[in-house]
Amino acid sequence: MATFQELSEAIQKGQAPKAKEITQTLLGEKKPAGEILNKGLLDGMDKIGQRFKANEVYIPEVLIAARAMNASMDILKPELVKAGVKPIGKILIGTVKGDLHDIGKNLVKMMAQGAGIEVIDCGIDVSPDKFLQAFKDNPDAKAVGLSALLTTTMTGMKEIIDRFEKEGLRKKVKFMVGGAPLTDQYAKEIGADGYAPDAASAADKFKAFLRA
Ligand code: B1M
Repeated sequence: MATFQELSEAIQKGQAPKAKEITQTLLGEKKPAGEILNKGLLDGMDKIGQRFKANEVYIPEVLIAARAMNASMDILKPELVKAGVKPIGKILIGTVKGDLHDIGKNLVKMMAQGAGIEVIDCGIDVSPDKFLQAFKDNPDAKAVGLSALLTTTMTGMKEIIDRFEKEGLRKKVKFMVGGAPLTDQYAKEIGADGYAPDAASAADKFKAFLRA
């Protein structure tokens, strides 16, 4: 016998083997895969995200929680597919051209996945062309997340947004920007739809974009 709360707690503590075991037990007890996802895995990631925002835990704790979630997701995914449980929406994410920093981008990706969002990761050093192509390949994506860590590369974000505008695609997606040198003010100046200072806030904003 296992509970969703135990699963949520194992995720928050980053206990990957335990989280996997509980997921397996819950499936064995015929608990619906969607409930295991929402009340166990996503609840755990949501709580660790709130604690991260409140500075009660730091990046390593979030990373190990995400690792525990991914381990459980490997077991749960086939059951979710069978049950027809769909992600709440799809987004694209990448670090902009000339920029190789991906630790923050990966954290945003993990928190977004932890919020039930399907994330297409375009990687690092991503040119406007590559973002555009990724959107053409995934026209159901509703948002694009741009990350930059360098003052010299953050200027490339506007180029990407302008490129989507030129192609007549700007209205189809919301743009969110983030990374250490970014500010809300800068996001507004370049015509982005949002800015998030950290990964947990980014996941919240992506969720809001997808619900809109
Ligand atoms: Co570089 N680096 N680095 N670096 N590096 C910085 C960023 C720097 C501030 C160091 C310094 O000088 N004090 C400085 C930038 C200065 C500036 O532009 N103002 C710098 C520099 C100069 C460089 C090089 C140019 C150094 C050189 O070669 N001379 C070079 C550039 C390479 C390139 O990109 N072309 C370089 C290289 C590297 C490494 C490869 C060695 C490595 C990156 C490894 C990797 O990412 N895989 C590296 C690292 C690790 C850093 C520091 C030390 C740490 C960055 C980091 O990962 N932080 C950094 C100094 C520092 O910050 N103390 C530094 C942790 C991460 C979780 O935070 O990415 O801010 P962050 O993400 C946060 C938020 O910003 C937000 O959420 C995250 C979590 O809450 N967020 C988003 C991020 N993306 C978001 C997107 C969103 C929303 C929120 O929506 C889409």
